[in-house]
Amino acid sequence: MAGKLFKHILHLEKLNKFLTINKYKMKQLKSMMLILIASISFTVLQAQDTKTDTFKVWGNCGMCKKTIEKAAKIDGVEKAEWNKETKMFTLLYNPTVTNNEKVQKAISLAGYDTEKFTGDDKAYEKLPGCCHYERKKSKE
Ligand SMILES: [Cu+2]
Repeated sequence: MAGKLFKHILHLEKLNKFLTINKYKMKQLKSMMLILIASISFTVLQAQDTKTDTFKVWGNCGMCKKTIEKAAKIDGVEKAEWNKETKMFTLLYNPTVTNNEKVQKAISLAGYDTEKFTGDDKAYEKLPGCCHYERKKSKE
């Protein structure tokens, strides 16, 4: 009788251990799921917060590309990419922080003509020789 009871207790203990491990695993799984859900919603929110625009920026070489892209990286700009072949500038930004106009202004201050602004003349003069691109005509 005592032996049977002992066996029973032993069995219960095993069961308890098994359940505890499972509980632990479930907890782990739950927190992993939470992290997954959190990162997905973060990405979705971020995507909603990002706006894409394209506009033309006058320029001609790889050096221009570096200068233009560096100048464009103001607060709120997530991606700034200029294509020297097409002269098109692709901008990814957070519209709650900055806007298209501010970025174009920043580029123009570095000496480059953009769709909305004429590049700063002094900055243009200071550009390396290879970067003296043909300026935007006043009526374009
Ligand atoms: Cu250049």
